Amino acid sequence: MSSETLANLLREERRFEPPAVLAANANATTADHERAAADRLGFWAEQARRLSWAVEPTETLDWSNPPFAKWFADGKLNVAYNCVDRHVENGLGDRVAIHFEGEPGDSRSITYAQLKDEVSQAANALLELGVRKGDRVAVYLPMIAEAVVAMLACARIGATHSVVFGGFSSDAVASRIQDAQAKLVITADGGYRRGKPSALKPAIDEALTKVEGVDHVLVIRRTEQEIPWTEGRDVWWHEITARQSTEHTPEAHEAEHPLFILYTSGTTGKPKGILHTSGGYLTQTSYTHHAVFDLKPETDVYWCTADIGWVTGHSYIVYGPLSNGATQVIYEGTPDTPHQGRFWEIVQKYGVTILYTAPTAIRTFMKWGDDIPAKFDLSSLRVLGSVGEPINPEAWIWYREHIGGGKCPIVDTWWQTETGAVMISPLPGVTETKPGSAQRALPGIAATVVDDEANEVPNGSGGYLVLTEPWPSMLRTIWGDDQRYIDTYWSRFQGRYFAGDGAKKDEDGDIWLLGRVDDVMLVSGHNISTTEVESALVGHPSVAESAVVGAADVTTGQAIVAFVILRGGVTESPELVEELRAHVGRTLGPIAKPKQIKVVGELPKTRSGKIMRRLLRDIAEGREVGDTTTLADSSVMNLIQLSNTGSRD
Ligand code: 6R9
Repeated sequence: MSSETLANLLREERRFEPPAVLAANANATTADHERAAADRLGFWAEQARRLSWAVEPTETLDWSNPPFAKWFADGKLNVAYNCVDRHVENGLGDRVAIHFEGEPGDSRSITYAQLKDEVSQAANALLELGVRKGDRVAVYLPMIAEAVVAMLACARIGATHSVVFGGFSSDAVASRIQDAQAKLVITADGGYRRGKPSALKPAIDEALTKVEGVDHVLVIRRTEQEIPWTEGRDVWWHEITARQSTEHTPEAHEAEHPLFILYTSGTTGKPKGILHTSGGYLTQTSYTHHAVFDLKPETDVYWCTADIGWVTGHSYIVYGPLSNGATQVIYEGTPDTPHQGRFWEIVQKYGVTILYTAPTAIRTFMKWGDDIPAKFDLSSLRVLGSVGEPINPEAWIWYREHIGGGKCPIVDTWWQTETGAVMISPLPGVTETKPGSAQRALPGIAATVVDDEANEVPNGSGGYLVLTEPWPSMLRTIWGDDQRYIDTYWSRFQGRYFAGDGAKKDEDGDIWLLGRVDDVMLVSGHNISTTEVESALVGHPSVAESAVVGAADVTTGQAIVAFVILRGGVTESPELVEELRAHVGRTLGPIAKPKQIKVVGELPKTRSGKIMRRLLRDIAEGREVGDTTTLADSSVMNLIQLSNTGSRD
């Protein structure tokens, strides 16, 4: 970015008080902010006591060798014991841990006692197959309950899991298996997506023609489709687990023992193996899940719609909720199978009280129409969460009105694969929320916004989001590449973690995320955030979704090019395009008016729903489209290019 920090264009005046009943009984209070501000490490030491330690830690943070942190280093614990066994020992064995809902309509409810048996059997099976503490296990699965069992079985024996998203190609899996040097792969014959079985195992077979060192492939039977089989290497999960004991004594592992590697989905560049360890990670995922979602494990039914191949699935399906003894829903499939009300049918069926989903999903539901959620009883909901991208104010308001019945607080949670757990978010019983803002760092977390020279910007200004103190669930390094860890995160601003995101502080000091700084546009000397222009466009009643990029321009440096998807029933016309340009001008000022607006049917997104602006920039600048390996649906780019040639502006 140039020396000028991000222009601060958007004005949003709406405010929502926390519901009185929620505030009166909330898990997190204003006092938590005060306590943590007075004694940050003491606050985290107290949160670590949420967990059951085999050896209680006496040290909280060792930051003697920055940026390599150690948290609770002399403590020992077993992560799987904390997520499963201790609840059974506390008399909660009959509580449902997981309501699994398959896409074809099959369902299964698994209690904590059953989960303990299944995790123990899986752990024993891994041991029989020669997996030991410190080995890496690659996991390539659909969204089925066994994915959770597999991850916990690894954690239990101290094997480090590397979950690879089930939608990734065999090449992507191969490079990740290779980088982590995984010894065993856990996969399934297939999973159900969009109404039909979709194979998984063949991608592993192909990947293993390219990499060495994998002794066994453990295969879960889900779809019962025909799959290739390699005798001696491949093992059926149901056969090997069935003969194992349901007893397995969990060993205590060091707090800094590697729990998992997760490769960042990467809207840019080569994937990085983000390494997370045990005690600090579990402390912060457990605490944040309790505080941010106000989880009452006795009565709540929690549902996070993320995939376990994404960090949100790790932290807020597996480790956070299960360490807290939550009852949760796991859904295998897509939101429009067999109909566009599937999510709301599931909320109604299980009486979901806390829903955690992504802005991309919310905007899709807006596009499908208000009448769809209106057909279902969503009155059980009491807290709504959002993650993955900035949520634009109109989508926030829609979520609150049409899903939350106008009464549920929304927690817009900012965090990253690298941060391991939520860092910036409203607290549902404390914060007066502002649509579109993640607002304030959580208790115990230190975040701010700085300019190019690393000076904190005053309220009302924009710049770079940085984290100024280490936190328990922080990444420990990039797997096998300490130097890249230092260079990527700790070099831009001395001694501070640079998140790669632009942000602004409003007049109250609340934080608004403005997207990746790589995406920021420089127009006639002004840095303008793509997020703000996108929000303005989605604020127009004809627009369902938009993506904005800066394209090289001889006069202005960069020119704003917007891709928009219209809402159902709206037709494209030159007048509408002109009206949209004028609307942005009115909302943000003339500087932010897009030079071009292209109406498209789809936008390129990663499998976790993030818009790949890099690819749109290629189109806007008339280049051949670059690397599309992390794209959810590769046919989308052809559609956009076609509509591009046919566009009228
Ligand atoms: C959890 C997750 C991280 C990037 C992050 C930022 C964007 C996530 C956000 C958000 C605005 C939010 N992001 N949550 N931006 N508001 N509430 O998404 O991890 O896949 O590693 O992505 O996602 O740009 O830097 P990950």
